[in-house]
Amino acid sequence: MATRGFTGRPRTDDGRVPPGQYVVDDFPVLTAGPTVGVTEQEWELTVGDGNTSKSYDWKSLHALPIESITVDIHCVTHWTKLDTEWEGVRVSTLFEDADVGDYDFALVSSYGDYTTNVPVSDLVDHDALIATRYDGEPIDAEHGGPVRLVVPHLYFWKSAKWVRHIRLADEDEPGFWEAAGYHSYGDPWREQRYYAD
Ligand SMILES: Nc1nc2c(c(=O)[nH]1)N[C@H]1C(S)=C(S)[C@@H](COP(=O)(O)O)O[C@H]1N2
Ligand SMILES: [Mo]
Repeated sequence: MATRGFTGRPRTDDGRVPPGQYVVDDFPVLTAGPTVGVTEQEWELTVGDGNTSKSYDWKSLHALPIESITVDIHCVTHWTKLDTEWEGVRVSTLFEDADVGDYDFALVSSYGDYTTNVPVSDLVDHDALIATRYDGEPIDAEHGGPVRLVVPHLYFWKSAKWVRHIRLADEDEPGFWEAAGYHSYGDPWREQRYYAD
C-alpha cells in the first residue's frame, strides 16, 4: 500500500498554468493609477449602444440571478492564481435583461479612466461575470469593489475593476492597455501579450 503523505492540498495545477505563467498564493493588486473609491450606494453600470441603454444600481443588479464561479486567473505580468471564487451576475444574463442589440464588440469602461475592449462572444459564451463578491466577501476596493468585471479566460487586464459602462458597437476599439501595445484579444493560452504576438 502506498502512502502519499500530502501535508496540504494536493497540487492540481497540471495543465492549468498557461505558458510563461507561475502560480501565486497571494492576490497581487495591479492598477494603473490609484485605487478608485466608489461606494455601493453610488455605483452604477450602464449597458447599451449609445442610443439605447439600461442602467443598473446595486439593488437592480441584485434583482437578477446571482451565480458563483470558481476560476483560474492569469495576469500578463506572469502571475496565475488558481481557484478564485467570484459571485455576481453573468454578463449573458445582464445582456438579456438589458435587451441589448446584436453587436460584435464591447468597450468596457471603469470609474477613473480605465477602458478595455472585449468581443461580445467572449462576454456571453464564457464565464464572464459582473462580480460583487470575492471569496465569500465583498470585493476589496483595491481589487475593484464594489463591482468589477471578471473575464477569466483572457488576461486579467480585460477584467475591468470599478466597472461603470459597457458600450456595444459593431467595431472594435482598443482600450487603455490595448492602445499602449498590448494584444487586442489577450488569450493567455496563446500567449497573446503584445500586439504582435
Ligand atoms: N479600472 C481598472 N481595472 C483594471 C486595472 C486598472 O488599472 N484599472 N488593471 C487591470 C490589470 S492589468 C489586472 S492584472 C487586473 C488586476 O486585478 P487585481 O488588482 O484585482 O489583481 O485588473 C485589471 N483591471
Ligand atoms: Mo495585469
